[in-house]
Amino acid sequence: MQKQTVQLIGVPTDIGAGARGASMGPEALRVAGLAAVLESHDLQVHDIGNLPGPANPWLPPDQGYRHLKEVEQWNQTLHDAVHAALARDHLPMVLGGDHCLGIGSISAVARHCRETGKTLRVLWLDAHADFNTAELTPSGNVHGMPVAVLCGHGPKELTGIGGTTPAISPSVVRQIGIRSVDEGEKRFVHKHGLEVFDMRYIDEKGMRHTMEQALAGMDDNTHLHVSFDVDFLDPEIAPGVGTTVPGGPTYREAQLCMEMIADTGRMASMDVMELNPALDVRNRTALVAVDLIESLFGKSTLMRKG
Ligand code: HAR
Ligand code: MN
Ligand code: MN
Ligand code: MN
Repeated sequence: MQKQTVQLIGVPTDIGAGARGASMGPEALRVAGLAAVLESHDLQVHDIGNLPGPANPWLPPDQGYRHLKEVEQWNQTLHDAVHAALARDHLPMVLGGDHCLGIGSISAVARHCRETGKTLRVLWLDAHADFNTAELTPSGNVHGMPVAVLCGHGPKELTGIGGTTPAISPSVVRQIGIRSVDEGEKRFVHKHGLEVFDMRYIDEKGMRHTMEQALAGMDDNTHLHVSFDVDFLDPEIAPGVGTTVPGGPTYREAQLCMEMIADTGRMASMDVMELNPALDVRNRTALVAVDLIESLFGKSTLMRKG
């Protein structure tokens, strides 16, 4: 059998964030040994390097958005790269960069699914729902908006990037680890029926039951996309992000989450977003992220069956 190729796509920008520094995320993940870890699991790694894009002008919001033009440009370029990787049967792994890049990444995955007749499932691992709009956002930072944009709520420059608006239906999304949602955003999430497994749910039911629910209903035709915002993790183990929120999954809970995703064998694309080396401590958060990615690709302590 031919080895699966993982294509690393670096996207060195913090264009949608409220703190500078996520632009250094791709390099920190490489320095933490990402490629070697993947190769140790019998994967072929094709690192295409970093995509090009505009500098961060660091301006205040204009009609509800910060840097809309630059956000569009980065996401259009990323969309094209992810779509091309999938066309080559590679597994694109987007190394962010801030989470506004979920727009380009997932719109390309959704397009690929439409073209190949696959059913899409998106797991959104995050402290935040990222379901804001220009009217609802407290900050204008587009990294708080990608899920809404993908569901068709946002400026046409962004909602149309994948060729079809909306790119996805809220029904394909499962959000896990959520613990920071703005007031208006909360109502909007409820209105659109997003399936959210928040931290209270995880506290009460446990990570195992949570993941069973989030992964239920997939079959051989499912394309599973994992959008891993590193602030999903508790800040105790992952301080190197721009928007820490206390009370996230522990190291063990996060490992189980990743292992259960690996067990499905259906993950076909993923994002690693929001890692901010400027706020990290000796690359510790990057190392934790790489360790969890290893679990996503089947690292486990023992041989297991069924
Ligand atoms: N909800 C806040 C806002 O929209 C903070 C969003 C922070 N988002 C991320 N990505 N870090 O999840 O401004
Ligand atoms: Mn996010
Ligand atoms: Mn987040
Ligand atoms: Mn355009």
